[in-house]
Amino acid sequence: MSTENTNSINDVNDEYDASHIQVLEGLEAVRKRPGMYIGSTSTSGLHHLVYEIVDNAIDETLAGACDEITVTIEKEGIITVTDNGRGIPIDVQEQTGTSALEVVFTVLHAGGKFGGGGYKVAGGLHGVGASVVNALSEWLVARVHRNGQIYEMRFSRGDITQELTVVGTTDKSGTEVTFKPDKDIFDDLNFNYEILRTRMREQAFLNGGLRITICDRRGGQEAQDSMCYEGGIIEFVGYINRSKTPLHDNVIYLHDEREDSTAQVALQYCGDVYNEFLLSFANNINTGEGGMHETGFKAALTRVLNDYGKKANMLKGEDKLSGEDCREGITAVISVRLMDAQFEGQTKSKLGNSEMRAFVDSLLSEKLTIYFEENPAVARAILDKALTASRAREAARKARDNIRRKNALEGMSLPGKLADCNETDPALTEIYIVEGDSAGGSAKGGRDSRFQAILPLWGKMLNVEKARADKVYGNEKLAPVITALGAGIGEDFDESKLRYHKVIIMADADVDGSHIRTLLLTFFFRFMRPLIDGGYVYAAQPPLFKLTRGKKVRWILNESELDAAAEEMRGEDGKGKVEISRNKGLGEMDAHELWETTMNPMTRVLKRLELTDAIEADEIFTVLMGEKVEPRKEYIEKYAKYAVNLDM
Ligand code: 1YM
Repeated sequence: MSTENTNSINDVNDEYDASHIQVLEGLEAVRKRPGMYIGSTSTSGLHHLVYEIVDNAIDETLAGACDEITVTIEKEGIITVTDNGRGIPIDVQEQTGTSALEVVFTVLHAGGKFGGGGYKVAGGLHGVGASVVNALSEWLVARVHRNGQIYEMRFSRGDITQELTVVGTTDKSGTEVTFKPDKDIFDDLNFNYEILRTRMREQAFLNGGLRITICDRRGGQEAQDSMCYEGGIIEFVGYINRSKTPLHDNVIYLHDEREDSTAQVALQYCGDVYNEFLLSFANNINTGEGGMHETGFKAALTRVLNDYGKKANMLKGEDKLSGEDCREGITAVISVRLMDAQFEGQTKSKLGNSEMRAFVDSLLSEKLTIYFEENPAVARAILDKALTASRAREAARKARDNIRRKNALEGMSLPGKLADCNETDPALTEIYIVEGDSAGGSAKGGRDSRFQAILPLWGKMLNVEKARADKVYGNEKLAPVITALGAGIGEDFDESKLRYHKVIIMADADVDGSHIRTLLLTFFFRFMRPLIDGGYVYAAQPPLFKLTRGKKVRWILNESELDAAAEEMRGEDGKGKVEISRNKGLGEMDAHELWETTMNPMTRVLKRLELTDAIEADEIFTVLMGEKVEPRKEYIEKYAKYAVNLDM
């Protein structure tokens, strides 16, 4: 920001103007390009606003000054967040002539650092702070309880509408922020209680002892949950494993502190699970792309298990357990806190600080080794599991080699039922994976064969929850998917060999369709993770309703468009009789209709499936297909009322 062009009368004013302009330009920039600061202006961006304010309250928890936070959803998209911390400082600072409170809400990137807290972290989209929320709110009120007084300041779209004012007295301390997101910026202001509750629960787990209460005050959907986990991430692991069968009763917990950083790890193995579930966090931010702390964890875990195996004579001679063997069936939460966290990667969710690798590595090397020595029964059970995994992986490798050899002999033979397309450049092609032969037939008839391939699925459904790679290779339903996509699976998966850059799951909009979507997504999640991370997976959205008036037919995508469309169809001469029927399945539509509604790139709606969809699918799958009955019953009871509308 240059100050050269400001034509003020004196120097003092000049400075004031300059900083003032900078403030305006800062928040103006946020309003101009909100996506840069909160990711998007759809649901995820809207909820991000709440996280930003809550993050500040949690920083206060990290400073040891706050143990209660409440989040309230009020009518019309209004949110209130309160904490019982020290209250944002309100005294006017000499140099700037403003209060910290004002700076926090009006200056871009002002966070705890400003107050010398030092625990605030730079994390791309994260921690950009209260000023961004303020800029994107129709109005915002900040109230601070401090020094026996209640102070209040009001804003509108980032501008101050009421200067700092004392509005009462108090015997408490803390901060209360109420805001209404700007409807000119956000697509809608419909906060989702589940999304917020999940996030708040995660934060309650990560900050053991902190009580977070979430409350929905909207008419007709009132709800409240209060979450406090004294056991922190130990309870987090127990929660994730609640519908699984643990291999050992107690969650293993390891932690250590250094000058400016702490590391905690909680882990537990499950006998009936063949995948790994690793969650890692740096300064309470989910590091979905992993990073140095995860690298250190994996390396040390593999080493400690191999060392123990050798010492206990469970591993002979040259035998060695791979990292994957050692992590089969594990649920682990890694949480580190550090100064100046560096976030890298595509979504800025990969921890780059290399000192964290050594830190977590030595935490496990020392303390897990001691734990194993003190708990030999647990150590042996875990080692047994890893050895079984190792043998199974060997079997899978042989199965894979067989397939490779077969392919080499016969040439890459594509599955018989695949109707391939003519174009060979993967960037231009798409494959529809379709459940059912009749729908497959319509899709083949309706497609544009220049760039659209169709693979109908048939055969017995495999519960991927209970299978290792060798079973998956042999499965008659999934093997054609693997061959058609051409990129291999598991460790072998090679994105550059992918034959189509759009992989579209096309299934009916009913419970069965939802099941096949869930199955495929879980399969991709477990065995072709880069397919999801690369954004190649989509769900086709077949229309839910069919409107008929005489010979005229119109297909409607969802309930929200139904009334208007029926009205319009009726309205042409005012009294036409329009018949509305639920679309029973893809098979109901002929080839032409399927093309027009679901496959034509000019008219169709595709939903890109993301990691969150996959994690949710995975969880639903664990609950619905896993061993335990109680969580399944709970789930079904909870969602039974939505069952009519199970269209993802
Ligand atoms: C509902 C949102 O923002 N709480 C909150 C924020 C701060 C403090 C306390 C705080 C920090 C410090 C000292 C410090 C913040 N203060 C600042 C700044 N809740 C919510 N509670 N005293 C109080 O960091 O040293 C930024 S956040 F910069 F003003 F100090």
